[in-house]
Amino acid sequence: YFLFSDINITTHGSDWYWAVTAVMAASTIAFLATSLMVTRERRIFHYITAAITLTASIAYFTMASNLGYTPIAVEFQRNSPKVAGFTREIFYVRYIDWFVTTPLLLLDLLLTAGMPWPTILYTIFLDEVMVITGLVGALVASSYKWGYFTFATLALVGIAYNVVFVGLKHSRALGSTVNRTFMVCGVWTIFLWFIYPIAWGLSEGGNVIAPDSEAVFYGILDILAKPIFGIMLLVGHRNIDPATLGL
Ligand code: RET
Repeated sequence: YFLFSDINITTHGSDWYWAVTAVMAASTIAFLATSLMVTRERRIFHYITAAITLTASIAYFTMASNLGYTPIAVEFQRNSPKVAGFTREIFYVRYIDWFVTTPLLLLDLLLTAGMPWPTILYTIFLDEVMVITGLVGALVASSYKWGYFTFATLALVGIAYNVVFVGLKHSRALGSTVNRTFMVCGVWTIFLWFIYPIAWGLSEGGNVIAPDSEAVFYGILDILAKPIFGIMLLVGHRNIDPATLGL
């Protein structure tokens, strides 16, 4: 198994990516199967959540197959003498996944808070800025990448403000059942989302950890932020009357 070992994930990395692919695919089936057990008005949350894990299944299938990356120049290779001319694989397919799935995660969350459409759309705009600047930063070889990291982090602060302060204000007005679900899923989301820039700084940013470690770091985050988040949200919705949310 010689997979261009100067930059690529190893077979361990690939096996782990296949395992995450399986988790995402199984979650998709479970979210769709359980949609048949709830009332029509509640199904939209199952569909949104299943779309998130379906998209992730395809992204993880791509990375497990050692595709969806491009080599980007790094200053020096890990564990090697500081010689110029090395590259690191940068999985741009992650960002294509995030561009589709993070707006859907925000939609799941902010619909649950009963947030008005203009505020939901504006939060999604900030999310698009975050993912795109993160992608550009990952593809830039020079230290300008940290400029893009800063733009993405500022966008994330804007998202967090809208979720934590604006979202909480709206969910409070809808009573304790809605508020409890929104609180649990909102705190979970904001906590996890702020760990992504750390993973980025150690991987695409600073080239500090190996691509196999990057696989584990982002993989665990993605399982917690997609299927586990989805379970928490859908369990919460079993006690929420969709009419309260205007659905
Ligand atoms: C980037 C670039 C560096 C700065 C910041 C980032 C934030 C990424 C986030 C990603 C969330 C992804 C999720 C995926 C679902 O599974 C783009 C890494 C702030 C918050 C929730």
